[in-house]
Amino acid sequence: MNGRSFKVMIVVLLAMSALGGMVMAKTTKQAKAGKKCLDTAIIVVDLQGDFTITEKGSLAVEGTDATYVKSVQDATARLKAAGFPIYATQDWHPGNHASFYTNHPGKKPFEVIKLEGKDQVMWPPHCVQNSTGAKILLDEKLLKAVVKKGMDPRYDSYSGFQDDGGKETEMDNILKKAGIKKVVIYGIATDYCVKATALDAVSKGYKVIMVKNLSKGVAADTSAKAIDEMKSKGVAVTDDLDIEKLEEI
Ligand code: VGL
Ligand code: ZN
Repeated sequence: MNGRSFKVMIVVLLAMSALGGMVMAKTTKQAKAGKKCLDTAIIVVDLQGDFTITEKGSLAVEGTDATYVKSVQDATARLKAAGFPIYATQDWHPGNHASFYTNHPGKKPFEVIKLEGKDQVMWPPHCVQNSTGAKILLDEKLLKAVVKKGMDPRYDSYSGFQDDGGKETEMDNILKKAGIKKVVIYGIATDYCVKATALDAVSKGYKVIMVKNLSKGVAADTSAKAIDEMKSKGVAVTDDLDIEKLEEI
């Protein structure tokens, strides 16, 4: 081999290894990104017109102003862009639902009664199937699936996983099929549906992160208690969403 062809061979070899390195770097990066997002799902809980001030909802929760709704929409869009699958729960009651005070003559809104042996808050009618107030305030294109709950007129269903009668929704099946191990939960209301969904997720074996500042509660005292209970039962409660850090929690 003469000097010239030796040089050419070296150049070719160097170019090949550089190219190989680039391809490798890319696959490792993709694999990492893929892994980061594939086993972690987002559950946006009950971001529906009837629970918000912006939509003049029948059960508008304190703090659900335009700034809050936009912050949830923006955070969810960023999570979707980062590759996370997004799921939403939707309160979806029939008009004769047992949680509506209007279906119990003489009862007042927010009074607590015993129903099937359990405490039941008498809510103003809300999230009635196909009504404007039941609409989810997120771009549908962001959502991989919507899990409806609270359809049985006899039982309330704060949890996105099951109702108070013990009947399961599609949630666990959907997450299991998608290979999800960890869920990030936020939405409305911290002290009811967010709490119940997060606690059921823990008992079903998921790692759970709850984002406090993307959630609003019906009342300050019950929300503070709900945060404590979630923490004590293994939910990682974080003040703000930090997409980069989700993997470390
Ligand atoms: C909820 C009360 C009644 C909630 C639903 O989304 O937290 N609260 N139904
Ligand atoms: Zn409800």
